Amino acid sequence: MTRLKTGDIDTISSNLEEYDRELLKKTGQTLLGIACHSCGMNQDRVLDLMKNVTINVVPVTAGEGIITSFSETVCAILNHMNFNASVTEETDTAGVARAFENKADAIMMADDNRFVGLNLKTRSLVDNSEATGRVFAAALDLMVKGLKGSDVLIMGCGPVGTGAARALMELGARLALYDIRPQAAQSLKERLSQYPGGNEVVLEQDLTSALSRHRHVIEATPVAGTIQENAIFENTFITAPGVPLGITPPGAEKIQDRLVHDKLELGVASMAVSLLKEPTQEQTNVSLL
Ligand code: 2YC
Repeated sequence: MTRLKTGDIDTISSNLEEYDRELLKKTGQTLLGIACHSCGMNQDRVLDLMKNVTINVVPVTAGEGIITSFSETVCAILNHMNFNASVTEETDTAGVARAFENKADAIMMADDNRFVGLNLKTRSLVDNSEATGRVFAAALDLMVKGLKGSDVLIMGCGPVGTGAARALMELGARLALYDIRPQAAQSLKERLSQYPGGNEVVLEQDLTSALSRHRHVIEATPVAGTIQENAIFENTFITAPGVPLGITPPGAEKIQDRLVHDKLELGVASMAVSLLKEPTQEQTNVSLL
């Protein structure tokens, strides 16, 4: 998991309106709309639900410590989407306690290992890696106007690639998996066998060959320069949750509006909307025990 640096995120808050316009042009939806699509939720319903939801973002000093502007940026993304969000003044345990005293409905917080959203009422948890993979799959689905029956190459079979793969299987896409560690791709294929069509998942051994045969790609690796300009074609569409951006600058120039990439926005948006999901019946039964 790539640890963000302040320089990666300190322009996000002031560019959210412009980013919405860019996403609208590329996918037909805003941050909120793509997040709703990634959760299978109706946008009007979500706008109604969020009126009664307060989210507290709690800074965490553990490990390598605070990333300047991280909590404030998460909060700005949430408020941009019309959530009621604020950053607690206290950090860590005191911050969590403050969130309870504020009667917050949800907390979002990150240490060096996990970035999570916690719904304090439904006890639901959403993980940034899973939500990020899922929302970049949703963005690709919107960009190409439906992935059902289409081939999609997933580069990087870690937690983000896994979240994307699960979402793509649910969308009815036909998956090809590549990872620099073949065992990681093999392991993900095994985990996907539970889905309808899971047995058709293809393992790609050679990336150059795979990129020459795929026009829909999810770049979920933590490596720069994985997709060169000569691997991009007129009908290539890429969503790239991987940090840093995996596509070379000439490649990014060539692909133009057929690329969606960001370092925090879509993942946070999908986490927040995920926290609004009504608990499923079995979850309700469990919590009543
Ligand atoms: O400022 C804080 O509260 C820090 N504890 C935040 C640390 C975030 C570490 N994780 C990352 O930089 C990213 C996440 C956005 C998702 C994966 N890596």
